[in-house]
Amino acid sequence: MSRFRFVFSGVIAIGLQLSSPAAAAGPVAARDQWFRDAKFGLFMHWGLYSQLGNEWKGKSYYGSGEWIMNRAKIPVAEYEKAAREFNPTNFDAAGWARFARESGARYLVITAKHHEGFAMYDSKVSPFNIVEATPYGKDPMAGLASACRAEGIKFGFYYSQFLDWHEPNGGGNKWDFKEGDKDYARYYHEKSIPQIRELLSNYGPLGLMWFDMPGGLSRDETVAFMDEVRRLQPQCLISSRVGNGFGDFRDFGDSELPAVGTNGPWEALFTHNDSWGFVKGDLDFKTPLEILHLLAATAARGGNLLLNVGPDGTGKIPEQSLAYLREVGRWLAANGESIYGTTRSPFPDQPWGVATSKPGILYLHVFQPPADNSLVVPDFTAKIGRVALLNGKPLRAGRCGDDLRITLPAPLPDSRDSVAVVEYSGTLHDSWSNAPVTISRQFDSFSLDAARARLGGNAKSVSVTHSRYFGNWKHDTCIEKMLRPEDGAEFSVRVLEPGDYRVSLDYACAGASRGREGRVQFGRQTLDFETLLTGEYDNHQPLMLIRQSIGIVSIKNPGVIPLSVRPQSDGVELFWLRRVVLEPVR
Ligand code: JFZ
Repeated sequence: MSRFRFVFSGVIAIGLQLSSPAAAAGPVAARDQWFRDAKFGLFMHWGLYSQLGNEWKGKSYYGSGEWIMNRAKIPVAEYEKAAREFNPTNFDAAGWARFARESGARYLVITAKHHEGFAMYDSKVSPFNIVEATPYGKDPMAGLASACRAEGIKFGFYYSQFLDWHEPNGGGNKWDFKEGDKDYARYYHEKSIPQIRELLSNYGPLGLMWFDMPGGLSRDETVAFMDEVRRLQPQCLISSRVGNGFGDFRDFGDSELPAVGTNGPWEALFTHNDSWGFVKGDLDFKTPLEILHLLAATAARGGNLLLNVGPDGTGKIPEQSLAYLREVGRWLAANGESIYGTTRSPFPDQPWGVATSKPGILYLHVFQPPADNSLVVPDFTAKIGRVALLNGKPLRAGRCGDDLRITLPAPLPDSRDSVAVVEYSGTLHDSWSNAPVTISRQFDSFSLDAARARLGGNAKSVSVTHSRYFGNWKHDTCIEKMLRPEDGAEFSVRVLEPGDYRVSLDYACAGASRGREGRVQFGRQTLDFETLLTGEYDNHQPLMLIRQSIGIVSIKNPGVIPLSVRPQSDGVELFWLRRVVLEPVR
């Protein structure tokens, strides 16, 4: 089973080769400032697959609907028939652009050509396009590009530069064409690069080109792509999925959010339901609350959220996407100052929520207020200025040791995310990699996430990729390689209020690790445990975690107390630790 995982630790500094070595077009910083400030983009996957809705010959598929041609191994000749029935009369460029603005998105990225090879625009390069091959016979992208600009929304294209299941020399179609017969170089020169030229020449100024799945492209071929973009549209940004370590901004894996503050321009991309392309029965939509928390958590880490909607084959955006994203837009209309133009938080997620920054300003996104309404901002070393609810009344605030304590009103104006604004002078240092996890009795549960551990020996923090339905990728940061007592994970826990706390572990445990003995040390107290089986890892299956209660510890005195997890003896890997959970005993 292939293990498809990424290794990282601490604050991530991005090693992208920003922009190609070729013709630079102005300083990257100036070019990407709009992107850094935008924080929220709308992704749209729209193609012939949208009409199939993940159904083919009476069979329903689950997960990414835009892969239906591949999953059902639909021959090109048959798939072309879908084009003959594609007539998106509900498509409304002005309506879509208005929806993008209403959602609060600052840019829109739409699929010009996905892996199916079908051009959703008027392409002279390939007759397999929406103008020539469908009864619709028009180019939706021209109208959408200008409508977006009229709404003040940056416009960009997604382009699958290597996978193309329609073409004998394109990547990925092994059911109609023999791999050994493919001439990829010919595909790039006859289709990819000429189509990219069309997109960069015929649709006005583009904010970005969102390349995807670089496949077997060589470094030189990637540079050629980027040179073409720079030559035709010097200000157009290029996504990191152009490949070979290039790109003006980084895209994480599908539905992946970095666990820690991350420098440099980057995007986390998520589906609204469980698919990028439209799927008839997929109603598993993220709620406005979930989207708001995802947006704030992404901004708190320093990146943009690119959230996808999948219009159907008639050009209709699902009602839930319209309703839920408009609700997000209403929150942003009132609170957008705390998202747009912000930079990442100086400290990790707190039990009450997350923070975003502007010079001399901290925005506290309160998802869950403390029971005593006394919000603690740890290690606040700057000089406190005005503290108030965003667009609201001043709040009582003061220093308590090194903490800033703010008295919150009850109830808060928005139970999903209420923003408190803290003005300050001086500096707040970056404590993502060393801040203790503050626990108290004001919340019911505290999560010591794997990414916050100091690791000993061979222990390693990894972003484990797994999935539910096909293409419905998930990512969990876990600690692995804990084979010996010295391969431990240690958390710094700041206990504000003494008392009894239950200690539990969330972990994945494969068969070989079943029954391994481990030890939690919390201050002077020891809790021994034996691991329980959760199952073998397979990135095409969900990562099965168990929450195992290890025991209760009694904390007599407040203060910073180390909590460690380690094997009791040398042996096979203990487990993959996702988090330690601490719960005040009531
Ligand atoms: C790709 C496409 O295959 C998919 O259909 C969708 O368009 C998505 C946005 O991009 O899927 C990927 C690409 C890269 C990763 C995962 C899924 N990755 O790097 O983890």
